[in-house]
Amino acid sequence: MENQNLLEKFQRYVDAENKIEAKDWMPDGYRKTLIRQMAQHAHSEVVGMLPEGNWISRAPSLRRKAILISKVQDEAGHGLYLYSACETLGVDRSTLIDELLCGKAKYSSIFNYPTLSWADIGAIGWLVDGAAIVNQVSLQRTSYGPYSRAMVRICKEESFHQRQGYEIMIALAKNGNAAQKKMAQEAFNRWWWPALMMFGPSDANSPNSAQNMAWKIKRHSNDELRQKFVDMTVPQAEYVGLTIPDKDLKWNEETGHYAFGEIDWTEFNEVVKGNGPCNKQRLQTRNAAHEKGTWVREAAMAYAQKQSERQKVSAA
Ligand code: FAQ
Repeated sequence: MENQNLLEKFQRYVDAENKIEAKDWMPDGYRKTLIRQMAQHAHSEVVGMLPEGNWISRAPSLRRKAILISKVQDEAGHGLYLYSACETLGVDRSTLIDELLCGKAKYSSIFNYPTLSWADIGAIGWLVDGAAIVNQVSLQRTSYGPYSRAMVRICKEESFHQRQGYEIMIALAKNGNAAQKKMAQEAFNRWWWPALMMFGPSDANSPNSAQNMAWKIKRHSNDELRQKFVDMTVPQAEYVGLTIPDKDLKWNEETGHYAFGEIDWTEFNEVVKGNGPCNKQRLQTRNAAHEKGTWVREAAMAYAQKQSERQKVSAA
């Protein structure tokens, strides 16, 4: 039984908008849910490199290739910040990575969809990074200090990613020829609904939300953030001449928001359970990359050990 006084003190501290730091006392549930969310987030960044990495060798120009390589590297960096933030809570990075590799850990459903054309790369930058930013701008104010600070850095890079994706879509959908416009619309049709699913189940079906909002880990609910994303993205789609693949999408004068159709939650649940179009392929690729990277990790560890021995000798 956790001490009631400590719990109350913790809640007052969070309510006063203070940040919790690694060495502060925290309820077990707070630590557990943070590790869960941050690890899922870290895994998403790492698995998220795969659908885009798939197009590095086929990018349509040197400029596009250089930008894409750099974006994919950024995602690896985001994974690193987040695994490091998890480690501040006493969990070992290799344990988390093992959980990803054996299929036990979750990562964002969005990365289990295939990238079938170059326009998918535009759609990912614009919609997937766009949705990620809406969520992560809110997480900059999360109550756990190391997570909040990681989010500040990540958001800066994500907003650049979002713009490069939208720029690809402008080139294809607004300024492109008929075939490019068609390719852009098809990619948009493929990514629109999965992007809305990134925000998680509806508020009524989100088991973690109530406690996480009370602890200020989450600052806005899944549905609030999803609505924000829709309101922001519809005018951007209209500007480039893309049609939203939703017959129920309509501006609602009264609410001041776009109303949109029902998300296919069966599809969402299947993808989260491992039955999406690319789940198996993603885990296989990730496992193969991990195995191939063994010598790099070993060499890095050997180098770090040598350095620390040298430092000890020169300090003696
Ligand atoms: N996919 O009770 P809630 C990116 C799970 S980063 C899979 O609502 P919560 C950058 C959820 O984990 C994208 N699983 O849960 C990039 C929970 O499972 P559990 C990732 C999902 O935590 C761009 C269960 O359902 N971003 O894209 C999903 O309060 C381009 C019940 O749900 C983050 O992770 C889903 N979409 O809210 C990289 C942001 N949604 O553990 C490369 C941080 C929900 O109870 C290329 N995370 N689940 O069994 C969050 O903000 C939250 O964790 C939510 C879910 C909002 C995702």
